[in-house]
Amino acid sequence: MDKLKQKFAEKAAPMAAEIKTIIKEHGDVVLGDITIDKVYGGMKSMIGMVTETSKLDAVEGIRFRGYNITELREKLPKAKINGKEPLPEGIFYLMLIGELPTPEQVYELSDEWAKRSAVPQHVYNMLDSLPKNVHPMTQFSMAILALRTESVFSASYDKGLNKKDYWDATYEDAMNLIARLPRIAAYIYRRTYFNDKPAEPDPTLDWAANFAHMLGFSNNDFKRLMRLYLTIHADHEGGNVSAHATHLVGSALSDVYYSFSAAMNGLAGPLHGLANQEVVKWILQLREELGGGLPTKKQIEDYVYKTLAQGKVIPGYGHAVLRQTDPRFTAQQEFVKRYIGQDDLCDIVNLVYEVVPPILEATGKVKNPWPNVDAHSGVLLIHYGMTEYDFYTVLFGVSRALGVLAQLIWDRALSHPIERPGSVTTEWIKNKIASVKGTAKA
Ligand code: AMX
Repeated sequence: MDKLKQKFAEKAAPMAAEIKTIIKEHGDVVLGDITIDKVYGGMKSMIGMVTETSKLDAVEGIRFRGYNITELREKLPKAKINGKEPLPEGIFYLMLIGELPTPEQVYELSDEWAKRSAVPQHVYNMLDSLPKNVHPMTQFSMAILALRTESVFSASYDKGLNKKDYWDATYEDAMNLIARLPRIAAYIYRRTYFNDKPAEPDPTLDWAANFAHMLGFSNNDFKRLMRLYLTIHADHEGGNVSAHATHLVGSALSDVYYSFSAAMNGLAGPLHGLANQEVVKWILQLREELGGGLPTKKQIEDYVYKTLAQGKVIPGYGHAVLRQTDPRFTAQQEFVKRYIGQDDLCDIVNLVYEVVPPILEATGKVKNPWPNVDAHSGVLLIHYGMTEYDFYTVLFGVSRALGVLAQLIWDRALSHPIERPGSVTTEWIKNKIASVKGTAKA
């Protein structure tokens, strides 16, 4: 058993016992109210599941096992040479184990993922059979499904896997998939836009830097950006579409490959992860309409009103839970200050940040007028030469695996059961209103 797995096993057994006691002794404690507006309103903020890896505060933003992004940038281990940004291996360790890792523990994880990263040829053959205009997220999700031939859980289950070992096989699948995702993503990137193959992996590099290298980027600051990017997109508690999809599909004992492919199909929606490509499209179109250069605030204002009048959302703004500027947006602004300095598109992002919130606030209906993570990420990639914006959600997806798969291992270790919430019809709701309020049917 590898050291990380051993450490997880030591944590998981007492936690599973503790949860059994909580349910037995306090199972009747009421956690919240379910109201009609919530049932029709996407279940926002309705407590309905347990996620150990991270917790989102509406104002303060995300905390991973209690640490916010600023703290993580300082405390998580860095690359051996010239390391300034956290290594995503560290946030995976933190989310899985619940403790900050030492640098040695993080370097061991880099080595472990490098060892597990070989992708079987049939996955590449499947990708090669697809036309180049298949969206990169579709290719990504299909490749993850094609990799299912390697599922340890599925093979063991067929042979009669004991319930108490579900987490062990899920751990193996999660580690193998995370190790392979950068290779698959780099393959999709190179085949789709350059008609060639990724650079050979360099096992001496950490997970994120090796990903940058395979994508074809040698710039050290781009490697730093990848480390930060893959860290800050990793998790956003359990209710967002990609995390919830992983948990839901996994609750049927569908393996890691089925569950994570489902997550990626959700991340590919424009209200979730695809917003990162939509932001860049929207900004580039603004520039094109104005004939290039830096737009004035008035020009941005007109463009925002025009977008709203067309019945479209302002991409990168708003959030189902957050009610303040996303700290992941702020972390990217700080990255610009630290490594980039002046950049036209980053300047436009800052101008948009000044213009959009008051306009959205004035609509009277947008609950959060502030930017989310996607409002910034694309222009950073363009700065370093990755201009192919319909690939951006794949990068988000590679990172999201860290959080949702750490949680899926916990789901199996804690024996979370199959998920099956109740649903009602509008007729049922009308009858309920009549019985509660004593009025005739609405
Ligand atoms: N631009 C215009 N209108 C917006 C808006 C935006 N950025 N954000 C919310 N609204 C509108 C909604 O469409 C809704 O309008 P309606 O009543 O006419 O249907 C109204 O404001 C109320 O919505 P809400 O309660 O504030 O938001 P929500 O929880 O339903 O949705 C989100 C949240 C993120 C989907 C929404 O803010 C949005 O569409 N934002 C733009 C897309 C985006 O950036 N998505 C990425 C989110 C982060 C991520 O997952 N990666």
